[in-house]
Amino acid sequence: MPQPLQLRFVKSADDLSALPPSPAEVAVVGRSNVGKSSLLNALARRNKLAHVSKTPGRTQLLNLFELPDGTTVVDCPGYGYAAVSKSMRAGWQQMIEGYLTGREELVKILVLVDGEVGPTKLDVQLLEWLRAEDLPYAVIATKHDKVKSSLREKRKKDLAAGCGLDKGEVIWVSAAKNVGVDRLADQIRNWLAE
Ligand SMILES: Nc1nc2c(ncn2[C@@H]2O[C@H](COP(=O)(O)OP(=O)(O)OP(=O)(O)O)[C@@H](O)[C@H]2O)c(=O)[nH]1
Ligand SMILES: [Mg+2]
Repeated sequence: MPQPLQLRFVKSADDLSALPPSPAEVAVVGRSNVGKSSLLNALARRNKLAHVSKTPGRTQLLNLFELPDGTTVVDCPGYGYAAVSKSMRAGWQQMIEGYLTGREELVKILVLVDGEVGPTKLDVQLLEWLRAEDLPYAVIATKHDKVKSSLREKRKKDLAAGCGLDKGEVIWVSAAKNVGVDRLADQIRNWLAE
């Protein structure tokens, strides 16, 4: 029987300095509405652990979750939501960049890319920035259920290419249909145990 991630909400923080120390941490980042919070709920097999909304920009703080062994997962606020002001966008960037470069506990940054939409300009910029900063990341394509099965093979190839990766390097999931979620849960456990 595959085991869900036994995530427990600890706290929300608006700054790296407000986060408690952790033995190892995985962060979930990606554009607003890509499915970050839904994926965390699917990984934990809990419906209301992280807040999901049809309104983009629902998650505005760093939300810290803890596993029984004390390792942690952080749900980050999304980017690319057009309706937020310029100053809010600058604030987001400062908070996220400060967190991603300053959080020494980070063992992997999960970059979620919408499987239906493909990588946006901001997704590509983030990936380039992560590479330039030499930060450890993995690309997760979400909403697998929304891609018609006849288009999937081509989409998988194109999405990976758009991210500068090989097809086999992208992990595909559907939180709605529970595709690839158990495998990703195991992968996260492995990253946190390394
Ligand atoms: N069909 C389908 N819809 C999904 C899936 N995952 C998420 N969604 C939907 O996408 C929308 C956004 O999901 P969230 O999990 O709130 O996205 P988020 O990345 O946390 O968004 P922010 O907190 O705004 O950054 C919701 O309407 C979800 O129900 C999926 O696997 N399949
Ligand atoms: Mg969210």
